[in-house]
Amino acid sequence: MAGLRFVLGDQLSRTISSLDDLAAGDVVLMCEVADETRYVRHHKRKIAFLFAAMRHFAEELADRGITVDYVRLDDEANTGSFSGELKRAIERHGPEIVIVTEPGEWRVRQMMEDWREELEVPVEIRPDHRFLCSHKRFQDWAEGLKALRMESFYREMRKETGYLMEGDEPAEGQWNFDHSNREPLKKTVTAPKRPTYAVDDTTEAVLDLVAGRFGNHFGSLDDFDYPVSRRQALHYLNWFIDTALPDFGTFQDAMRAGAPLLFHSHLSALINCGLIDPREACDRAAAAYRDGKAPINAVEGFIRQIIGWREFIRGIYWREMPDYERSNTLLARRKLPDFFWTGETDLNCLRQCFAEVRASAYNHHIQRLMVIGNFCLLCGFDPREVQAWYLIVYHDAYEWVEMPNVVGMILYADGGLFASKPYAASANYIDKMSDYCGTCRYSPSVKTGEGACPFNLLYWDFIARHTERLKGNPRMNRTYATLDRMDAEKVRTIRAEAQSFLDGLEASGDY
Ligand code: FAD
Ligand code: DLZ
Ligand code: SF4
Repeated sequence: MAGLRFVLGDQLSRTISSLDDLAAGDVVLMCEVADETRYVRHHKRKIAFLFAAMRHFAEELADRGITVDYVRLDDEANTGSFSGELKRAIERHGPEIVIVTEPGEWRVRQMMEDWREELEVPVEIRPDHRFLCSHKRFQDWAEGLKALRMESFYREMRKETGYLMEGDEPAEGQWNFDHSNREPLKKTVTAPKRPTYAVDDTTEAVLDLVAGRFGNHFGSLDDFDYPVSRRQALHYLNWFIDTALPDFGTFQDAMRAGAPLLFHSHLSALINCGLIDPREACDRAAAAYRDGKAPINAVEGFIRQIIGWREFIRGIYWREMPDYERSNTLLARRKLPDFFWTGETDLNCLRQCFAEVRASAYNHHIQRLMVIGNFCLLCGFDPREVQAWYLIVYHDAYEWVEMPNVVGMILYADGGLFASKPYAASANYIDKMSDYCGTCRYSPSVKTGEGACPFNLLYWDFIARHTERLKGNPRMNRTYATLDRMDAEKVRTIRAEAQSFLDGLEASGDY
């Protein structure tokens, strides 16, 4: 035989570079391995989604007459690691070459480099062309810049891709319509009903496997109805473009109890694992704009998330690793409290988000950023613990995307590599953008004493705690001016109450 094409669980695309020039006699290797399921103890639903998607993808390749060697988790001889399974497959097939697409994570890239040393067959590592911006392109862009800002990167990407461009100018004269994307949800607005996808025999077998092997992992498998095949994923993408995209922009930052998705696309897991190509999602959104089916603020907002944020975040990861994961500029050392796993907290905003993520392995961006992330920042949780939590609980989480979002975006642990200031906020923001506060035992308008919202206490405690580091930041001038005007006794009270809240957080570290 000629080539052994090794396809990883987040490379489920017929156009992945490792499958280019597939020739007769080539074998595609895919494997479910224990190491990948337990380097962090992923949410049950994340494992189930990925295994179901992998098995469907393998079936689709086989249906096209491609030879697939698929190793299941419970196959007796399974060694439990990528390296072990690759070596076994080389023994089985005797390939002349192993062809892979570069992985999404640094640790797997190191593994691949080791294969080049250890294996007797040559290993070709190809670039991942699903991303619009190559590593070199990102380095060139970042070279010599004092500050790495997504907005300027995004404009380059717009010009390069031509999305929403009228010649050299942005459509409708503006690069960014974010100011129209901050509407709270009016009571009269209802979120559209999502299509659901029936569990077939392949997925049923995976759900049984995951329930049996990973019963003690976080999260629920109940009512699994997410797309797991290319056909379903495309159907779902089309539904989103036709139905939810038009309101995506306007209500992008809104949150409502019991409505986890609102107008968000819920596409990240499908894009990250390869079932949907980011370009096709953007192409369809751009077409909806051209055809007058979705307004500019929605389409620009959506395309910005994908060709802007998503690409930028990936660029940061590969530019900054391996040291990046240890970043801890604010010297945050507190352990993550148990309620991140149990969901048992009387802070209603957190309780809602934790219940949703347990059930579905999903929270939307503002929940991740301004509720949970903001809380992590204000409390000073250890960035390594926060990284692990985010990597575990979300079905779209891979280190390349989770880490910069956690380290740089929510925790400011990289000292502001790409965020101009910490995303710290008091209860006011959550109250404005959600209906969480209405049924909470705390009040967003109470600043100290009985019923004071912990976000209010923690916010000023955080600001005061980091005066030395943050006061010189021009974007924090108003905040520090307010702190300076505050009565010293009031600040002492706030900080004492914040401390007592922090002291009350139980962190057994059992998980
Ligand atoms: P939509 O709101 O519909 O957005 C459309 C698409 O844009 C998403 O599907 C995603 O592909 C992309 N996108 C949007 N924002 C970002 C961003 N900041 N970084 C990268 N891509 C983005 N996203 C992940 O895919 N995996 C993660 O592990 C992940 N961890 C995050 C951790 C934190 C602390 C924060 C603040 C954000 C994280 N995000 C992550 C980004 C974002 O929250 C999710 O991509 C989004 O919530 C997924 O839901 P959606 O598909 O409905 O997104
Ligand atoms: C996340 C994950 C899990 C849970 N299991 C597997 C697996 O068994 N086999 C596989 O090929 N990929 C899996 N993945 C995705 C990998 O962790 C991912 O490909 C690497 O982290 C590189 O991004
Ligand atoms: Fe969250 Fe505070 Fe609002 Fe309660 S009052 S939901 S704790 S922001």
